[in-house]
Amino acid sequence: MSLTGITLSRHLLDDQGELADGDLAALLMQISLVARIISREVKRAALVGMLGYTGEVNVQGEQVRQLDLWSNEVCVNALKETRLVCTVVSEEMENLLHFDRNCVAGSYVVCFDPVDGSSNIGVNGTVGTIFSIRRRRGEGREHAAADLLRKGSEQLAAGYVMYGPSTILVYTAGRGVYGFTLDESIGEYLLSHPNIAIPRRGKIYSVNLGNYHRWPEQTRRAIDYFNSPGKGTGRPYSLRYVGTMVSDMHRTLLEGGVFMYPGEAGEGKKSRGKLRLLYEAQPMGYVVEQAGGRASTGLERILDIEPSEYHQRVPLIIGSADDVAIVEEFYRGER
Ligand code: AHM
Ligand code: MG
Repeated sequence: MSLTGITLSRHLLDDQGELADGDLAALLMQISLVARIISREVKRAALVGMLGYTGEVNVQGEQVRQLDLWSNEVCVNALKETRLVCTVVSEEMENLLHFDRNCVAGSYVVCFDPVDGSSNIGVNGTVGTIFSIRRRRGEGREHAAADLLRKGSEQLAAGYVMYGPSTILVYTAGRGVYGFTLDESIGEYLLSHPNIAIPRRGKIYSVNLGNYHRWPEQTRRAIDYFNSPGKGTGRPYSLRYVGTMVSDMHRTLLEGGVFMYPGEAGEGKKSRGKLRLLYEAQPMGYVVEQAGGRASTGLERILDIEPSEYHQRVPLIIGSADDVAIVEEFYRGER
């Protein structure tokens, strides 16, 4: 039993605010079920032939793994069966998916990345799931644009699940950030990380340094800053990079520091980085802000961006408030 003895369902029932009407809590419980199913499959993926590629390429132009596709189907079916979700956007689907029967007043729209960190699947590395929930407000099929292409500050709830040595679900519904560890022996998530607060400043930076030569000068200078000694600043920072955003962000949330996936110089494919606004940057931004941190493009708050497309990419600088502020100063030319 966990030290707190508080299950996820108990916690969601006790939480008030947006969770008070019960539907949002039911939706979060269904997401926690999906995460239990994916967690089981991740553990045995090598034994049941799930590690390989399907031969398909997704909307991002990336090779699709069997586990990506399978997990996407689990998510879609589970969300549909809640009868609470009207529309979903997934990293693995080019188009939105509407469940017409569910599109009634008060239903929800959900954006998700079923398997974040797909490149780590084949090497038994940590992967995750990311989700973002909004209220459906618009009418008819056209509602999606009205509901989804909106600022991240309008999310109702968001979070992620990390399939690490233990499976941990972290969520916010706008009243703090809570982490629950799955006790597989009883099939319950138990509160293990109440009221997560990110340190104001950390000692770690997290970025794919192999892209250094592709970054614009202000990004390179910010990284050089974290890399070089500086009295009284804790520098040089340590570098940690898993290559699974969920994993890198979970560490950043608990220990502080900054995670970055910046844009590349020029007008190329990665000029806005790699990570997607709707199902990666916005949910993580919401979680981190609720924990007292900051999420930025370097020039703009992530949660203030009005999306123009469902699979839009965005440069992301996220983590401890002071560390993100330092990078922003480099971007504004103040350092
Ligand atoms: P994915 O959702 O297809 O796995 O892509 C997102 C992942 C993030 O988890 C991670 O931060 C990033 O891609 C790593 O990319 P790179 O290998 O270019 O460093
Ligand atoms: Mg993915």
